[in-house]
Formats: sequence, structure tokens, C-alpha cells
Amino acid sequence: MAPRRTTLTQFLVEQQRSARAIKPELRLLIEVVARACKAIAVNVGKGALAGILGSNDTENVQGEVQKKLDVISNEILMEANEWGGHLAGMASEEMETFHEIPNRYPKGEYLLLFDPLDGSSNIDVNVSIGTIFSVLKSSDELGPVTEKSFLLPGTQQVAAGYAVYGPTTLLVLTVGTGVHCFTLDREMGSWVLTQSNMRIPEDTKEFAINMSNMRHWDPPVKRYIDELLLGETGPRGKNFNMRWVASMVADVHRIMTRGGVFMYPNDQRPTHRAGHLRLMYEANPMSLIVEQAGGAASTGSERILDVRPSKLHQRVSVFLGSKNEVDRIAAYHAEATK
Ligand code: AFP
Repeated sequence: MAPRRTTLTQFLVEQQRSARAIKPELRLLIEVVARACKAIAVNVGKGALAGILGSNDTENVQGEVQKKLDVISNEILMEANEWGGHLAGMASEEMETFHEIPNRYPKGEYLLLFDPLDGSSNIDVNVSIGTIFSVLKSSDELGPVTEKSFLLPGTQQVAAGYAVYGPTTLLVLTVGTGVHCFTLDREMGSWVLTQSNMRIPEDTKEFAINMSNMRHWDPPVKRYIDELLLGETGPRGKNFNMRWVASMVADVHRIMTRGGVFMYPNDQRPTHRAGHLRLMYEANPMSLIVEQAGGAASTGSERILDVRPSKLHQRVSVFLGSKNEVDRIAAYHAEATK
């Protein structure tokens, strides 16, 4: 008899019933998002067979060319979430402004933000990509939802997660009681708990950064990376390995699994002075997950989760992963300002 596995539904009922960590509406929200990620995984898996690779010949609010799967994934998440009565509104990397729940549906108290398909540049070369989502509670009990309703710091997230569409399809989730990993049983179509309470080692020998941007980095970043590259002959006294998938979900999942430090710093380029990654639906959800697993997440000058948002699509500098490395990077930034 195969060992009895815990499904996502059982896990969420447990979190609602005994851990009292979530309300029924939040349980419904997460189940709906998880089901949407299964639908995205099916489309990603079809690829060329369904003629859905390549460009959609449209641009998103970021001025980036949208891939067909970017648009499909966004539509799947929108359609799955607008009728359930659990949301006050949604926001997406792929949409200029937020999406209010149509009046024909009941509204709830949660705000859902997502990057429907992160790592789009990897779609056509068959490298792991994913979905990132963040859940906030709307503070506008009475008033209509506006863009300002979404501009809450990451500390106010009530849930966050990501799906990885890779050799296996994974859903990694936190509702504030640790980080838990579910693997999609493709035969049964169910998410099965395969790792509870993921922990990030405080030290590491592995770093992730796009080295081609080196000439643009600020001095603290250059100092930190130069020391890693000197290895055991330098001040760190040990050799480091480098990885860069260019899908944040894949790089972060590696760090969740075996430690490491992920960096996408802002740099001297006018287009990158604020950073590359988006705060509300990339950095914040990943930072909550990393902190819930004992890691750290910093802009270099402050905890990412403390950043007070001013714009829905604002970008931010990101250093996250093994705590002792992130703390060192923050210390180098502090020394540079003295
Ligand atoms: P795309 O979704 O446009 O491919 O961007 C992915 C991403 O936002 C993040 O997932 C990666 O870590 C990062 O950009 C990769 O950026 P570079 O292509 O500049 O290395």
C-alpha cells in the first residue's frame, strides 16, 4: 500500500481548522490559484504542439514583447479568480492597471497580484519557467478598490507562492506558517505535499547573478562578487559556484532547496536605477517565502518586505537567500554610505 500522501486540499483544511492560519475564503483563493497553475502547466507542456510558443506581437505595460504563453497564463488566472467571491481585485505584470471584480460577481476582501509566467525569455528554449503570486487583504472594507488599495508593504501579505513548470511541476506556498512544497501528480491531477517546512541554510557556496551586467554595478555589489570570485585565495577563504537560469522561480527554488544567494541589483543604467524585478508580484512574494524559510531578503539598504510601495509596477533591487550572505551584502552597502 503506497504511503498516504497529504493533498493541497487536506493541507489547507488543516491550516484553516487547527492551525487557524487561514479563513475559508483564503483557502478557496489558494485552491483556485493552484488549479489555474495546473491549467498553465498543461499549456506550457503543449508548447509547439499547440502552436503557442513565440511572440504574441503585443507589448505589456513594461514595454516588453509578450509571449503567447504570457497572455494565455494571464487569462487563465483572471478567468479562474474573478467569479469566486473571494477577491476585491487583481493585478498582474501583464496588465497596466488593476482588474476590478465585475459587478455580476460577489466581491471578497483579498487582493491577488501575480506574474503569470515568469522567465518568458526561457519559454522557447524549454527551460523551467513559473508563476509567482502574492495575496494581500484589502483595507478598503467600504470604499471601492483603487490602485492605492494594492500599495501595501510586503509584511502585509497573508499568503505567497510560486509554481515551477519544470521536470516536475511544483507549487511552493506559505500562509505564514512555514514554507511547504507540493508536487503535481499528473495522473491524478492533484497537488501532493512532498516537503514540509523548507529551510534555507544560513551559509552557502553558490551565488546567482547575471554577470554580463558587471560593468554597471554599484561598488558594494562589485566588492561582494569580486570576493566570491577570488575563492579560497581571497578574503572568503572558500570557493563559490555560480548559477543563473534567468527564471527567478527556478533560481529561487534552487536556493529554497539547497541554499544560495540570488541577486538582481539596481545598477548605473538609467533603465535599471530602480532595479529590474518588480516589487509587488516578484520581490515581495519571493521575500516572504524566503524569510519564512529562515532566509533574508534585502534591497541592499532595507528589508524588501518593509518597502512602502508607491507604484503598482515599481521595480526594486533584490538580494535574497542564505541569511549570512544577504547580511554581508547589506553590510557592504552600509559601509559604502559612511
Ligand atoms: P522575463 O520574464 O522577461 O524572462 O524576465 C525574467 C526575470 O524577470 C526573472 O525571472 C529573472 O531572474 C530575470 O528577469 C532575468 O533577467 P536577465 O534576462 O536580465 O538575466
